[in-house]
Amino acid sequence: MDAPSPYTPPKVWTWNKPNGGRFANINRPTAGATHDKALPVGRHPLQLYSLATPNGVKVTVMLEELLALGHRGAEYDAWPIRISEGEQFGSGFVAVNPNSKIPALLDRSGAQPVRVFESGAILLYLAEKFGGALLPPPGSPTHAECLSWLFWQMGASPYLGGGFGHFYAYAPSKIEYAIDRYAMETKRHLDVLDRRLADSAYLAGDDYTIADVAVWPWYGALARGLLYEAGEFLAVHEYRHVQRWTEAIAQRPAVKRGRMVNRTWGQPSSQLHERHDASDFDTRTQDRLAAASGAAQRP
Ligand SMILES: N[C@@H](CCC(=O)N[C@@H](CS)C(=O)NCC(=O)O)C(=O)O
Repeated sequence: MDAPSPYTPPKVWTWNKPNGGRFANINRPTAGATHDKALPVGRHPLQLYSLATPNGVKVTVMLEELLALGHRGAEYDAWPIRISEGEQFGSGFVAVNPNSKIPALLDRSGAQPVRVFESGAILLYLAEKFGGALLPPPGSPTHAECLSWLFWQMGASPYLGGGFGHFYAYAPSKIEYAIDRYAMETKRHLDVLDRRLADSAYLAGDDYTIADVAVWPWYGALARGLLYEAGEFLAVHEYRHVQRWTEAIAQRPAVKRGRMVNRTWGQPSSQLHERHDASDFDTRTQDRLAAASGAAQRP
């Protein structure tokens, strides 16, 4: 028998109060800019407007991987967009991403700037722009496998973040039905990945590709217990092939760098709010900036 429902939906939904969940202050049922604000532009052809959430990290890891492969044209300026302060609703950002979500990329290398939004689209755009980097040859079975896992991530992780993460960590009350539903789906995702990674070193095959770049920031972070403090709840240690893949990717120098870019929380040494040059990792993390400003203020 169905449990009695504490809420009966009206005929037409209206937005008449914040819902009380974390991030309720930035949620609204309409699109478009809320205020005028131009975006900053640096000296490199690629301008990234982002934040070091899992969706943002995909792109900074990709750019750092491209630079590590020697693609100097992948030099970029990365600007933080503080989504909890509503910066994604500024007119400049909305012009680059009408969906008002990070990450968004502006490629100014051609005659006209090209905007790219949606992290999966950005990964493909960059892979194609730089000669098929981290992308198997078009037409090959591994190319099809790579795209399949890339699009799997785009479809799956909203259930992990917007479903499981929201109801387990952010909703104003714990709703058993919702947590059960999304915990089940999230564990199913981990099992899908675990079975694939039992047969294959990386998602598309023997080589690391943009599919891994896309999936790792979500499911690797989940497997390390870094998302929603849910490692024990979801028994993530049981997915041993996911664990092996997670740790292998975590060791990549480009991944270590990419995770720091546009990060505005955590250890000061892990936060590089803006990235304009490779040397910024050594000189402009928050601990270094604080030490430098302390030294400047000392008599
Ligand atoms: N499907 C999009 C999702 C992007 C997304 O959800 N970004 C979040 C941060 S991880 C965001 O900007 N949220 C701000 C908001 O919802 O207002 C992508 O992969 O790029």
